[in-house]
Formats: sequence, structure tokens, C-alpha cells
Amino acid sequence: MNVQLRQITSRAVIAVGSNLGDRTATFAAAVRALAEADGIEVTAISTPIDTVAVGADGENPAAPAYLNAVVLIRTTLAPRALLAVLNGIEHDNGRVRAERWGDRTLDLDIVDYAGMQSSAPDLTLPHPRAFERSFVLRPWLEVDPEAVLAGHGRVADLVAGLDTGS
Ligand code: PH2
Ligand code: MG
Ligand code: MG
Repeated sequence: MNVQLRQITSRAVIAVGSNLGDRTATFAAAVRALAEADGIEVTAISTPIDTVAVGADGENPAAPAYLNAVVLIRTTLAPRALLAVLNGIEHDNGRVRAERWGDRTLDLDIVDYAGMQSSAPDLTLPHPRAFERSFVLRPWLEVDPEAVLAGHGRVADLVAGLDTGS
């Protein structure tokens, strides 16, 4: 019998951030690693932007500035398998897990996975702070003008709300 297996692919949105070391080189290495990972196809990369570091108390110009971008992928990996790949790429690029909000050579976050919503402690979807983060929403809008953030609506509207402070 000729059985054909068709793998299900899901769209996901990955936020990339770096504010330590050679940020541009780290970005290039991270995107290359994503593209080469089994089960991941990179479909779009936003223009990297320089952003002021955001800490628990808001913008912190005293901290090293970030390079931020958003990468769109298609993947056959389940969310936790994808997260494991991202953590591995962070580790390979010198990421040391210290304090929350701390400076880092590379941060790879799943912003959205197929519009899924999850409040599991090890995997919150969509990313719980994406809705208010200019450095995530603007690059995402650049590569997907029709983007929707699950539970929050159109990314274009969220970006417009950032501008007016509403
Ligand atoms: N990531 C953080 C904390 N603060 N600030 C900017 N500008 N860009 C980031 O990617 C970022 C941040 C934790 O993930
Ligand atoms: Mg992060
Ligand atoms: Mg992270």
C-alpha cells in the first residue's frame, strides 16, 4: 500500500532581541540557525531596528540598546519542540540565563504560534507582553500587514494605539 504522510505545518512568529556583544553578528547567526533547523522554514525577516532597553520600570536608556527584529516561520514542530530549538540557539550564541529583563546576547521568543492561546507556565501564548511592545509589534507589522495577535486583535491597530498612547 502506498501511504503518503503529509506533515502539518504551522505559522509562527519569532521575536529576536540582542543587547550584548556583536549584535549584528549574533542576529545573522541566529537567523541562519533558524533557517537550518529541522522542521523550520524562515519565510520573512523584518528590518532589524535599534531600540531603547525596556526594563520592569519602563525604558532604560542607561542599559545597552537592543537590536530587535521579527522572523516569520513555517514549522512542523509543536510549540514546545520549537521552544527547545530556540533555547538551543540562544545557548549556542552565549545566552546566560540570569535575571528576568536582564541584558542578553540573544533572546528568541515565540510571539505567536498559529494563533494559539495557552497559559501554561512553561509556554504562554501569545507572548504575554507582545501586545504592548513596540519593538515586537512594529517589525511584525512590517513583514505581515494583516497580522493578528490572538486575544488582542489586529497588530496594525495595536501599533496605532502605541502612537496615541491609548
Ligand atoms: N527584551 C526584554 C526586555 N527588554 N527591551 C528591548 N528594547 N528589546 C527587547 O527585546 C527586550 C527589552 C526581555 O525579553
Ligand atoms: Mg523576551
Ligand atoms: Mg525570552
